[in-house]
Amino acid sequence: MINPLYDRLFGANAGAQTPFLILPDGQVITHDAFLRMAARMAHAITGAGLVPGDRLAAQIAKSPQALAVYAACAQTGVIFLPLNTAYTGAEIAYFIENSGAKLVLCDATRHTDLTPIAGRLGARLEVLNGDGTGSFADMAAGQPDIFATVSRSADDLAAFLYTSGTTGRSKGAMLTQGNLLSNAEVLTTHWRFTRDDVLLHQLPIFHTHGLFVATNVCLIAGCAMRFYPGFDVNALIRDMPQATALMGVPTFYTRLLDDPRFTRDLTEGMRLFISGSAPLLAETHVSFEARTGHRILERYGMTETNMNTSNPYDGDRRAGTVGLPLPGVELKITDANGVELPRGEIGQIEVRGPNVFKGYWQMPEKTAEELRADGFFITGDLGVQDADGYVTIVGRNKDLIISGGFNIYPKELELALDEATGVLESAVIGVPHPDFGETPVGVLVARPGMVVDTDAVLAGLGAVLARYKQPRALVVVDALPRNTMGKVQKNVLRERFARMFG
Ligand code: MLC
Ligand code: AMP
Repeated sequence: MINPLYDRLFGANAGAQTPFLILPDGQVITHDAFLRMAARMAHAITGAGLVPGDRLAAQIAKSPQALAVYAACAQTGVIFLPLNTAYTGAEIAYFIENSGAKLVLCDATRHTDLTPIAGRLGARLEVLNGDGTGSFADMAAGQPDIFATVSRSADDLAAFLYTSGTTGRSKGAMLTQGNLLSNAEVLTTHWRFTRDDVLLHQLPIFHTHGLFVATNVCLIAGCAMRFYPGFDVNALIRDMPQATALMGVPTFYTRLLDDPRFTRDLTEGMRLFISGSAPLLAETHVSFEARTGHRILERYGMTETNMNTSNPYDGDRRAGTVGLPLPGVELKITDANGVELPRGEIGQIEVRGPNVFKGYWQMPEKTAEELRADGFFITGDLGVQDADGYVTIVGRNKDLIISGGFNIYPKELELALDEATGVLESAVIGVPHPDFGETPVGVLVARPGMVVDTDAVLAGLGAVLARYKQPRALVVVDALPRNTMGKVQKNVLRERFARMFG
């Protein structure tokens, strides 16, 4: 039986009694124990009637068990669909319906909320809590701890990751086994991960960064992860002397620098700090080196493509750049018509390679808009490549806000704000924020003769939008600035409110 993703990532560690997950309380789960836990879950998944190609959606807290669900999906050929734990019931309903998920795993606290949704959509709902308990855990308990891996090919789908769109509708990015595996192989080599590494893992495991970049690399290297339920600067500082590498979003690094306990001595045993998912300010890079002597290695990727570029391990890690295209990734800078521009000119970033996804689930038109017939994917990022090949991201061609590494699409917020009492129209912009890098602010215009109660509007958003998406501030203006075509000039608003958070 051949299953490239499972065999290389998981099966290769079979029998290894070396640590895989080191938990905050010191408990150690070996590679072998992890695989046995996953195998029991694989029996539970097939026992629930899922067959290869079916979707399993999981909105569950980060835990070793949650990670084992990913392994079990790979082993059974079931498509894994991890979901942000912050999503509201209304948001989750869309993902279950759109993906046609057969089995949905949730935390006990979400069970009541999700029961009618799952019932309406014909999905089976089971509980897997952050402490490893729940009805799904019961289904897996007592099952054999060996499972006959289902055959798959590199072109078979392994995961759906939903990304929001500029129209406000989320799209399921279809990632194949080959997409995930090829990128993980390249990154492991590029960043020199070996079985001696210990990665500090504080990222969520429902996005590319924490799930595929961090976890897959450690699985291929056969090394250990110190595995935390979430970001915790105290734990990072406590455990750093027992680790060799950290992967984080820029907020991790600014928060570490804000802490006087974070010193050069503390980082002595560390060999690598990697940043991505959002722009790392050059000043953060410089301050980090001044404090620790380490140069943060910045890389650039996205849900649809995994990682595209990386600064070098040995060579020059240039602050403010995202480095060079990774081996196997072709990158070009193009004009609005898709014609390649000369080096040094700013344009849209397009990428092609084995890492690039297969398309958006059941959205052929959306796929065709972004994925060219020749295989180049139009990233929506604007960048420039210098004479040495280093890429600098200078902006985005898509209306997107990235807050602490989470993507927020203004359109989704604007649609919700326009529904609020007294609101005639709205525009949502990203403004600089000292902790999250960028944060959304809603600019509202009141209906004639009406007054907008911004507190009530914010409270109303709480029921429909995940907390991290909610605007940090709402301001009411007389009118939105528009150009001669009638288009809202968001750049004017961004300029006007740029210093709202310091
Ligand atoms: C939490 N909150 C956020 C937020 N995270 N608000 C805006 N943006 C965020 N990113 C909310 C909380 O709900 C809380 O609400 C308040 O802000 C303060 O929370 P906190 O305690 O400070 O948050 P914390 O748990 O410490 O989380 C911050 C964080 C986290 C930065 C550590 O957001 C995080 O782990 N981000 C990583 C996201 C990620 O993995 N992105 C990768 C995408 S993959 P209240 O109600 O208390 O005010 C990708 C591809 C690639 O992009 O290239 O990698
Ligand atoms: P996501 O859709 O969550 O995968 O987010 C992908 C987007 O994050 C990219 O299209 C970029 O806009 C942004 N991004 C990722 N890494 C970086 C980086 N190192 N610098 C700037 N932007 C980044």
